[in-house]
Amino acid sequence: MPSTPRTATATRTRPREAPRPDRVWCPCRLQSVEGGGVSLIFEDGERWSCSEKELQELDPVQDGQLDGVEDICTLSIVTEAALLYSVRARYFRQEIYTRVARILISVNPFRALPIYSARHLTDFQKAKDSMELSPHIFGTGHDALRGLAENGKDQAIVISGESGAGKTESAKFLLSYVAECVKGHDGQDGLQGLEGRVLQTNPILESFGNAMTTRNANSSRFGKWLDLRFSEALHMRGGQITSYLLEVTRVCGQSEGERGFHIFFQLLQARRSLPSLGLQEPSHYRYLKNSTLEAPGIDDAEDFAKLRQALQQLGFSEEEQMQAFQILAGILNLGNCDFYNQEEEDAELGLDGESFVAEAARKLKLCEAKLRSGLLRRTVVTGRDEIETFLRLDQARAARDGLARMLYGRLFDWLIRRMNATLAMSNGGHRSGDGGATNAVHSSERLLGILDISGFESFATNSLEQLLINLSNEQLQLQFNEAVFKSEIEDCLKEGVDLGEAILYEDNSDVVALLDGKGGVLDMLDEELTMPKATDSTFANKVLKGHGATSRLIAPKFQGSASFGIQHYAATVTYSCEGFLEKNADRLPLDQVADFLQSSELPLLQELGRGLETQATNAADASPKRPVLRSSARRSATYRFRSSLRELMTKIFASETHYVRCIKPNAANRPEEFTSVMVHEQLRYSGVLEAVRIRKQGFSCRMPFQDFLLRYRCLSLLVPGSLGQGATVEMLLHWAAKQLQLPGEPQFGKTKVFLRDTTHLALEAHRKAAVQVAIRHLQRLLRGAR
Ligand code: AOV
Ligand code: MG
Repeated sequence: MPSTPRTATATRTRPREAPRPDRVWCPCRLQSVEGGGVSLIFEDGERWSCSEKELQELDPVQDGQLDGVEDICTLSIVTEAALLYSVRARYFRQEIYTRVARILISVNPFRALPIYSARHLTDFQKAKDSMELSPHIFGTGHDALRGLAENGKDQAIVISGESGAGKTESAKFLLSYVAECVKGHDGQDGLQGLEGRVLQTNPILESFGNAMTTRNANSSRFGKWLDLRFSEALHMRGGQITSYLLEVTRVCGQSEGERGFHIFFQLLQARRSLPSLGLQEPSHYRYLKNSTLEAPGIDDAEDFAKLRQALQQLGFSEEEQMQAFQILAGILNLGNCDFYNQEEEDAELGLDGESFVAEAARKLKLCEAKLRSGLLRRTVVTGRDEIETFLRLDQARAARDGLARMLYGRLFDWLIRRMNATLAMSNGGHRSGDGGATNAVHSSERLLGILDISGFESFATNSLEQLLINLSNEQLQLQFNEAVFKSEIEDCLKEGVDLGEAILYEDNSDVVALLDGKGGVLDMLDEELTMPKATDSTFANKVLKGHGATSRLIAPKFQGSASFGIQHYAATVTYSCEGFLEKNADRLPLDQVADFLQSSELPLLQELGRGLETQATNAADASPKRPVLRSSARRSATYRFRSSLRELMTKIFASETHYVRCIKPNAANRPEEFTSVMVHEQLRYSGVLEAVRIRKQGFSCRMPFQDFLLRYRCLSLLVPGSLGQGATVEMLLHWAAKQLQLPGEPQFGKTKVFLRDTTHLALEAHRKAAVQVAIRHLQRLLRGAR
């Protein structure tokens, strides 16, 4: 029997009996229904049978679902299948944006689309409400600016998604929209310059903070929060960048098919025009030896030219730029200093090693002898005595790489500090009485923040970095729950509707408490730093013992494997604790490293050495295998991250938030390819489905009286319509509750009726039955007439 276009989509997430494990919620046509079992045919012609329960229905006639809808919340029946189907249908029409209430879903097209032109920009600029236009990233910018102007509330745009999903590109489109909208509002040249300068921070951050990975040729290896300050009249007053978790380990080596940070390749590409740096081929440097040289779509020479221009525009002098490059050259040479000897013996520098130490010292303008001894020796204090010990091979290598990572990390921080100073200074000439160069927020000023941070991560092996990234995602999810939940309530209040029982949502505050709370996992990690005999294993045991009763903590399958699982809101992730203590201790790589760097003749290196705590060596430090926190002044790595995360969350909580969920449609970064299983998983991680579920749990259906009558008047024509729309709706529902045992208690607002999902679904079923009765009736009439 040929099917009607009545239904589509089947197969749940990887069900036992799924026809193919690579499919999820596939569109299909219903062929026949028999005793709860159904026969289907998929788009590619494959046939399948399943139980009726395993289907989620699409209603193509009413909702135009087969074409996909711009806002998922306008669907009469919102299901996971309908969401996935809609996003997919739109993607193939190059409509990469879809709305779910306040959330913008953005699917990476992996090709340039003609939707960011000046005309599109003007369309949004002119629009009163972004809802007048199709969903678009400019619409999110529009909403945020409108929020600033109308509500006078700080605004935050949270962009998340997995690597290569398009977060950074989205952030750039947003920024260019905002910059264009507020351009030259004052007619002041200086201010006009500010928007330009904010845009110019991108090439600098990308050169130093991005690298090619197996997932994305231009992957940001840090998280970023950009705060823009505006006056009441929406004049941009300044900007400030905060970075999170730069992946400094990449400086010293990369996995196969990846590259070090772009800047190294840009410099090497330009080495002939910078002879004073004495640089050679990439293959000459150990730190880049395993790097893939070419990154697809990346033009190192062109990017270097853009970088130089941006640096110049942001006020970095030629001298400063050259010093920064010199430090990078120093890092590369440092990497070439290798040691020899047996594993357990003292490290020694060979002839090659010696010459590279000399070269690195020259580049960094440091004393060669001091650098050599720094890499080979360490002073240990036992009681009152200071003893100089020689480092073993592995320790010497760790010291060398530690120094390289530290230099790079501090150089990156310096760049950001300098850019921030420039962005703060830009308004100096226009604000009265405050002397200009400050990023402090004035009471009349409002902030617009844009967050581009790595989404939820779950790899084959997960370490401390994943734990911290996932903690930040848990925090964002917590905020998201509260904001979505709150807006539900606000809408009801506006309509004068009593929400009745509280809306329930998957509360993840217990995971946040488990990780970040007092006595939680990260507190325990810090505690281990003060314990003389602590190891990664003792830490894992402590966590399992201390929090074993929490359902969110999962014990490892194999005892003693120094790992634990956390049941995150998105999925359960197993963390291997190997290296946790060492990473958290974040030890200074060399003795007296602050003094050492400040002894350089390179002013920039002196600056990078400033503010570093001198290493408080003690007896416990004699075994460099076991990290010990040196002093309370120098906090652990996780402590610093948690503080900055807390600060960020405070800002976001105080803001009106807009969410952009970026989705990567396929693993190969190809256009026109949509792997449903992958997208489905990301939609889950991103909390979009959760948002839909929350909506469904509350009054998911909010229908203006008129629309309600158009759709459900057919249920009973006995209800009089003369009393006005609101009263008719009320009477109709009252009748349905009695005669049709309609569940739930609808609420009546001023212009809309609020229905719970169960009520809405029941109404839909009755409506369908009524329509079918009517059709049969008509058919009989027609047959009679013939
Ligand atoms: P990410 O920021 O989310 O990854 P990107 O923003 O770098 O991802 O996007 C990856 C690549 O996808 C870009 O280099 C573009 O080629 C392409 N792309 C993304 N968005 C668009 C768009 N709207 N139009 C056209 N092409 C796009 V990561 O930083 O790796 O987490 O770590
Ligand atoms: Mg990025």
